[in-house]
Amino acid sequence: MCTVCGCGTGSVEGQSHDHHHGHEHGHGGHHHHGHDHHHHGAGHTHRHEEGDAHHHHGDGHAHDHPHGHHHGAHGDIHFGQGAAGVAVGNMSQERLIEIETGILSENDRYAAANRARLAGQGVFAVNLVSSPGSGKTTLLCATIRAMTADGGGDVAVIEGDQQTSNDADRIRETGAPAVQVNTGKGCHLDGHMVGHALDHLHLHDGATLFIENVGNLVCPAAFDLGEDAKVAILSVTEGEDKPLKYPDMFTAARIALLNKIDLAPHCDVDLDLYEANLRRVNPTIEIVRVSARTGEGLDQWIGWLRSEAAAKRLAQAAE
Ligand SMILES: Nc1nc2c(ncn2[C@@H]2O[C@H](COP(=O)(O)OP(=O)(O)OP(=O)(O)O)[C@@H](O)[C@H]2O)c(=O)[nH]1
Ligand SMILES: [Mg+2]
Repeated sequence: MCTVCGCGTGSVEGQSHDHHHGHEHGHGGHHHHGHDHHHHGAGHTHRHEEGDAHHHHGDGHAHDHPHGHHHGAHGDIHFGQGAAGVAVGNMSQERLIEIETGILSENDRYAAANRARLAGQGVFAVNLVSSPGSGKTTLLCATIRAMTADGGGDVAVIEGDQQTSNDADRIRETGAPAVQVNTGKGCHLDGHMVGHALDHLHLHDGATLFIENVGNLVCPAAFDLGEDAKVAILSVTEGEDKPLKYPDMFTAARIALLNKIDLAPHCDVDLDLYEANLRRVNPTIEIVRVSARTGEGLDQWIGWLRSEAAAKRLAQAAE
């Protein structure tokens, strides 16, 4: 997760609230984690408890100090070898783990509240994660159009981006309700933001909720939003090695949609290798080849959504 960037909370479209001060939406008091994050649009205040400066490589930071950095056999440098899996300035691995645990356990409380709320409404929720531009919004629009065309689709969307309401506007053109969450400098949605967005979303009982996360293959992997499944979207233009380079995301995902399959003939892409690399990091991941442009594979993807939603309803009925 992003202990390094320490990104925090955002704002929900149309709201100029400050949700650190007295904002309450029914899932427990807002509890601060180790260091204060105040993200309201561009106003980024970032204060670490230790008062330590942020060290970024490439800004004159010497590389020869003894802690944290591990050099491999070829002299390659690995910052992720310590217990925390990340190196930040002079912070100890123990302190990093403490900060990360604090942030994630706070997030997990909000995510659990979201999950209970969605279960109470019989809603099946998916969290769409990918790098920027892999086609999340285009695929969502095509999915919603296909789902609603046969009368079997009651859907709603939460859109996460750093800035703009472009994607929510694109979703609304399909007729589906959408709420945009802008994360400011934040690089992922978190459980608190999604809880707040749910307060503003017209969500029918039994609907499918799509949450489009911020385009980022790293941080969203660590944050549970209360969804039933993470859906990873990759596009054929990104390269077959992406699952190996960003494994956390593909370990966390239940299904991968290999998008822009219409472009495969124009790219030097080996689709079988792409799939083999996905299965190397997650042997049980489902993979569907799709094209948001031509509609190829959409039936299979929507079939997966419907059968997972039905399985959830059955499991709930049995409880
Ligand atoms: N050829 C082709 N282009 C696609 C397909 N899906 C998306 N695109 C194009 O890819 C570009 C990015 O698509 P978006 O849907 O905005 O991607 P995104 O993942 O939502 O992007 P962010 O929200 O910015 O992370 C657009 O120009 C789309 O038209 C596809 O299946 N085939
Ligand atoms: Mg998008």
